Amino acid sequence: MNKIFTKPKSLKPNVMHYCPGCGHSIIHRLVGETIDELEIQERTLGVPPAGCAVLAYNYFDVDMGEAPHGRAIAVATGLKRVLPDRVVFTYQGDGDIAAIGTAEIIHAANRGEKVTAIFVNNGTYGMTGGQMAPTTLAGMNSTTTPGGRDVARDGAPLDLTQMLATAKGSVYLERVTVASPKHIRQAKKAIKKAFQVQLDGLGFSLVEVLSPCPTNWKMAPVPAYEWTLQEMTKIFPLGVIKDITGYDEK
Ligand SMILES: Cc1ncc(C[n+]2csc(CCOP(=O)(O)OP(=O)(O)O)c2C)c(N)n1
Ligand code: SF4
Repeated sequence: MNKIFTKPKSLKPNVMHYCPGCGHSIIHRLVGETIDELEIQERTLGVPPAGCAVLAYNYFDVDMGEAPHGRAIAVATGLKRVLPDRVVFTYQGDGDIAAIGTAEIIHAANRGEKVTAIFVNNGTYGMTGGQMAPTTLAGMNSTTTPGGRDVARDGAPLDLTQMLATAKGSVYLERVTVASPKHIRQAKKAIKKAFQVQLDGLGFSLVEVLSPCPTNWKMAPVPAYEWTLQEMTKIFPLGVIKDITGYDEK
């Protein structure tokens, strides 16, 4: 029989620890496929977050670092500057990149660091039990907002990727989701393009991926995927947020 679907070479054969229906496993696969297709496995360096993806080094079959909460992009910056021929990416949740790591990410984008960030927005701190993240939607329950996020009290959801668009050194920013097969294909294209931006030495690139966290949303996987598409995209609309690559003009 002709095998037409296999695990990417850049993912180890380990069984992932993510909950059923978690978007992290799909996003890992898309990054793995990208690394395979660009033939950069031997020179890729990944930096995982402090979050549910903290064990990403058990899954990606490339050289992996580790960083304290929020500091992945700072570690990636150092790695890329010391080893400019490497392809360096971070993999960060919203609590990681948009709360404790806000300062690092803004300045890395502004400096135009030639690294790629994969920003997984699931609207919650997944690993530590579902407290409110900067991205938690208005009215959304979390362990720290049991009656729902109240904008007057807790502030509005933070659109980090829009903020990064104002940074002079950001070159390509896109928001995608993995909430349906069609959207997964679009997410793959965006992730591959973000890596290409780095390979072409253009500057900072980031892909934000809207991703379900069925466990902390207290939903079964299918409703969680539907909710991602219906509700999260209202506040975090999908699409290219900044693209000054000039690729389309070629
Ligand atoms: C410096 C530091 N502060 C806080 C923590 C605790 N911590 C670990 S994971 C995590 C939540 C991460 O949530 P998020 O980035 O949204 O990722 P997710 O788990 O949802 O994928 C927190 C607060 C930590 N490990 N290190
Ligand atoms: S807690 Fe949420 S983000 Fe973490 S593995 Fe489970 S579903 Fe995924």
